[in-house]
Amino acid sequence: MRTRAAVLYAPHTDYVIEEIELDDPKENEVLVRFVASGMCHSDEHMVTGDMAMDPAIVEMLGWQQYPIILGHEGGGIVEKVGPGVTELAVGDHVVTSFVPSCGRCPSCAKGQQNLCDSGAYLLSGRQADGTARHHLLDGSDVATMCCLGTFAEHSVVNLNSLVKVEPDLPLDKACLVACGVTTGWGSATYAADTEPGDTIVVIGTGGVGMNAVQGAAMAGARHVIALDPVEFKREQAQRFGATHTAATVEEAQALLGELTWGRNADKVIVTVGEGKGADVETYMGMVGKGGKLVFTAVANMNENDVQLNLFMFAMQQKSLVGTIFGSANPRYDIPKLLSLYRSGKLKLDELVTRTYTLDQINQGYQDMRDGINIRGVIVY
Ligand code: CXF
Ligand code: ZN
Repeated sequence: MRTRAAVLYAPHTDYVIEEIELDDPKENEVLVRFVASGMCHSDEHMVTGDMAMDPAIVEMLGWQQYPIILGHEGGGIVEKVGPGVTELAVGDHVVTSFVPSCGRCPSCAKGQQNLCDSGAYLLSGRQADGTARHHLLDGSDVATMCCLGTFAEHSVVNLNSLVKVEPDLPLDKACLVACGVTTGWGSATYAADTEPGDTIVVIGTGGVGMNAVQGAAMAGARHVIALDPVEFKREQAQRFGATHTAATVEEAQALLGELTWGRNADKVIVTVGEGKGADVETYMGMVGKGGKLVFTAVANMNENDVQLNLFMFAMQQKSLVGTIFGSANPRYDIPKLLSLYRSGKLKLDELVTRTYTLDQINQGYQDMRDGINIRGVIVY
């Protein structure tokens, strides 16, 4: 079938809206008509080239990075099922999970679905079986982000990357649990293990960080300090449960000094747009004795050097943990977060600053770069 997609041909270029050819779903796959897609900062890493791999390695692996259909926060309706699919039916409402979960590998079996072995192919640009369903009209293959490609009216998606949701939920809000909401909320609740009474600092309050603020408040933190240079994001953070805001690290340090009598934060969560190794020591300086620095932010793939005072790290018994998908389990946490939304305990509507049509995608990403959106959402 033909559908419309936003295709990124190379780093540092605009998205081009194209007709593409989409194959029928194969085994374990379904055709999804997207109703909405969140515009996550991680897609932007393919635009900046931060996630561009050595082309020789990409070719050796049989992967493809460009041209690519980005987007991994989708909400949609199943239009067709592949042979043998019984788990989903035509008409089912689904949200994507940017991490696939097979349910069978050791990580899934252990309750760490975010570390599913099939995640090894997240950046392959291909379906789980290593082949492509998406083609440009000249017949050449086009890659998809996270095996999804939600910046398109339709996609063919593996069952491992889909979670069925209740049909009365608004998909233009529910789509946000596919990445940003779960990643931020889980960073605070699972990765940071926020406890009642904790002092938490969240660095960077965009679409992920805002949900770390929301998660920390929900978990009973006494102080939630939202650190962001953008005034609009600091204002918004207060709606999501921030007790204090700071525009700079210096301001946050001064606040921490006052609020904790110099003991500093129990946990600091880094949800900036691009993680930098040079900033780790500065972030760790806000963590108190026995505390934890949670690194959620995506960094450039070649970011190997980290500034960290190892003496103080050991002497103050601190921890540094990385997290993907907020250490959450998509098949458990996506329905859970949506039920919290339904009962009014999780804010999703307030995350959506602006909506766009697919044709407005370049404007939407410019708005994200300009810091005027918490989340932009494409509505199809
Ligand atoms: C990203 C992490 C790096 C791979 C693509 C998805 N996570 C969510 O935004
Ligand atoms: Zn994302």
